Parts: sequence; C-alpha cells; structure tokens
Amino acid sequence: MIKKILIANRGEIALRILRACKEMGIASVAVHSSVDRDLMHVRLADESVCIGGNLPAESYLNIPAIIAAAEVTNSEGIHPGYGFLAENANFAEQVERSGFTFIGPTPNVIRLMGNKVSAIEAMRKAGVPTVPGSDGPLTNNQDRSRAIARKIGYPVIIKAASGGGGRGMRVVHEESELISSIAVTQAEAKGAFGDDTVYLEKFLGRPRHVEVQVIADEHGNAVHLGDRDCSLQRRHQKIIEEAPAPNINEAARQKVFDACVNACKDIGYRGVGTFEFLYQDGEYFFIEMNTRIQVEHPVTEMITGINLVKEQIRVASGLPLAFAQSDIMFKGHAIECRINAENPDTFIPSPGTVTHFHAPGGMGVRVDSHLYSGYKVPPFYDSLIAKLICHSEDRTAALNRVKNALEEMIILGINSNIPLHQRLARDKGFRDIEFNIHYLEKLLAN
Ligand code: MV4
Repeated sequence: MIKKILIANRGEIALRILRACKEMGIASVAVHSSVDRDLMHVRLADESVCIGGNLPAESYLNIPAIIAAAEVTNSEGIHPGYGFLAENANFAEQVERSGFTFIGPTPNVIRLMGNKVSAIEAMRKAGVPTVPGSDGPLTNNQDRSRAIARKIGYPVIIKAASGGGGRGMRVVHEESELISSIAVTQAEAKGAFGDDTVYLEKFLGRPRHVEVQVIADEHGNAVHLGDRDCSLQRRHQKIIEEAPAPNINEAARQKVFDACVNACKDIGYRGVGTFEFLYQDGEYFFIEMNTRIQVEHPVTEMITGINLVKEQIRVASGLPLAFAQSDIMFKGHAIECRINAENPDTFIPSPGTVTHFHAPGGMGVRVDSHLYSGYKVPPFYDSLIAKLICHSEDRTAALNRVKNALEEMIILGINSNIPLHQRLARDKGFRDIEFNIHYLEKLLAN
C-alpha cells in the first residue's frame, strides 16, 4: 500500500481525500496556492507546501511545482481529485515517469477517453450502446458529411473530439446549416483545444443524464456501483445528483451495467470511472467516460456503503478489489445538493468571508465541506463550498431529509444557492421525476 499521498487539489475534495488517507493510516501532503494556506485540509495534513500563486496555472495546474513538492516531501502517490489535472494524460505520465504513483487510470486510458472519438469507438467495440453518428471524425468531404447527417436524420449535433462536458458542441437542425456549423465547430475546437477534429451524432431532444459508476483493479477485476441521475444542471454545471437513477427500465439498466463492466475489462481500466449516458425513451446512449473521482461520488457511497476514495487508493496501490459484484448491496436512495457561493438568482459568484457556518446533521445527513466560520472563499476557483448528501430508505424520504437539512444549514457573510435548493426540494416536477437535462434551465426561465 502507498504510504504517503500528495493531494494535488483544494477545497472539499482535498479534505475528502485527506480523510480517506487518515482512515487508511497514509501520511498526507497538502499543496496549495498562496491564498489557500488557510484551507481546512492544509491545517489537517501531515505536511503542506505552497506551490505557487493564486491563478490555477501558477499552482494547481503547475505540473513541475507539484512534482517538485512530491519529491521534497518523499511522497509516493499523487491524488489529483477532480478538475485541474485529474484527466490530464501528460500529467499522469510525468507523475509516473518521476517515479510516483498516479491515483487514477494509466495515461494511455486517460488519453483514449479524453478523445471522444476514440472513447466512443472503444465503447462501441466493447458492446456499450452509443448514439447513432459518424462513428469516427468528419472529414473535409462535404458530400460525405451531408450523407451521414441525412442517413441519421436531423437534428444532429457536431461535437469536438477534444471537447466534453458541454464544451465545443453545436446543434444542426437542417442540411442548409450543416457545412457552416461543422466549420464553426472546427474553428472553435482548434482555438480551445488545439485540435479541430469533430464528429457528428443524432441530437437527442429530451434525454436524462444517467451515469454508471465503476471501479476496476489491475488484476482484471471490475464491478459497477450502480447509477446516478445528474439531469438537474445549469450551463453544464450539475446542481443536484441522486442515486440510484429513478424510473429506469430495469432490463435495459442491468444490460448497461454489464456492458460497462465488460468495457472496463476490454480496455484494461484501473481505478474509479464513470460512464456517461443520455437516457431517453428507455434507451441508453453512451456519450463520454470520466476517468476521475467525481463531485457526486458520495451519493453512490451512501447507497453502497463503499468508500470510493479508499478503494481508489487501494487499486492504485496495485491491490485487488476487496469485493465482488455479488458483495455489493444497494440500499435506499441518496440525493446530493451542490451548495455554491453564488447569488441564488443571478448565479454571480459570491466570494468573501464566511462569518458563520452551521452544518446540518442527524441520521442520514452528510456534509462534505471545507467551510468553517471565519473562512474566506477566494475568488480564483470554482464556487462549490459544500455538498449536502441525504440518504434514506426511499426517494421520498431522502427528499424530505434534504428539505429539513437545508432549513438547518446556515452560511452567513456570503451568498449561497441554498434558496434554489429549497425551491427544488419542493418542486413538483423534480419530486415526480418528470425532468430531463433541460428541466432546470426551463424552470429558471419562468
Ligand atoms: C448530447 C445531447 C443531445 N444529443 N448529445 C452536453 C455535455 C456533454 N457531456 C454532452 N452533452 C450533450 N450531448 C446528443 N447526441 C445533449 C447534451 C447536453 C447535455 C448532456 C448532459 C447533461 C446536460 C446537458 C445539457 C445540454 C446538452
């Protein structure tokens, strides 16, 4: 087992990783930017190193500084958390080349999944259902592109191979817009990612976002940990996630779980991973795979009782999975509210000093947060300040717990989106599971 881990992240996820290290008897090293020296996990870590300035490029994205910090502290493993360098194959490669263990998949698998064209191809070959599409990049042959789109049927969507998470996409409603839309998407992709490869898919109009959590070891074992619904989002930022995904066709669901496990074995996956699907009319369509621990992992932990970050560290250390598929029991329902430091009406970020923080509690209530009274939320990073996760025997009871916990939660000094969550916890469409990926934005528009 790895004996010392450098946490290459900040905020709630850095604290989450630190807690896993402590439970496992693993020494911890916090690295942080100048402004982040007062972060909760920096105080609690065995050692800490300031790695640079406040801009992400100067610190949390500064690969040489992070590797130097691992060297001077004699760290063995590097945990990237989510965001920042978590899905950067070059970082994973440099970590390994410098003699450290990257807590995540191998660089080649990160690269395979980072390119959406190669990811979709690998999944199709492994029997995972994908969206009808170009099955590869579009070429400069305009007749070919028109023929592909006509065969699939409009509307279609053009996506950048190096995009993902909603960046570099364009919906095309009719043939007259196709060629110019391809050109614009290519130009944007070139600018944003330095890669103008684009592909085409059938555009699904009202899908839900359903994702499947997996974990695999390097000995050929892979299991799924069920699914999550993350449809409630605004501008590709998830607001509420829940596990299991409610109202899913059970036969299709088991089939997709099996396909995901099979795909992990097929591509030699190691670590935690998430298969993202669009789910519409009882059918699944793979769109992307995330090779990191995700923000919403706690809802899966709550219904399975499995500590995903601990298991992630175990498999990165080369240990076999401690459980088989048949050992995993799914119990009850969990809902996560992402609490952001932002104006609940305008969504404008609201950094500043938290003059008072009170976390809710009680049975089935979990708060993952680095906040404390007196903590100053800096303006340089994303606005996630807390995750409220409620677990209960069924969805209705979990929702009720969310509603009550939100009433207990106090964050003073800055604005938060707690009022938005209070509204959603009472919302009929959300309660009745009558939503898709467009639901929240439509609700906010009214
Ligand atoms: C789509 C789609 C409809 N049809 N692909 C957006 C994020 C990226 N992961 C993929 N995205 C989408 N791909 C096809 N073929 C609609 C979206 C989409 C979306 C997906 C998941 C969650 C929120 C979304 C919001 C807008 C669009």
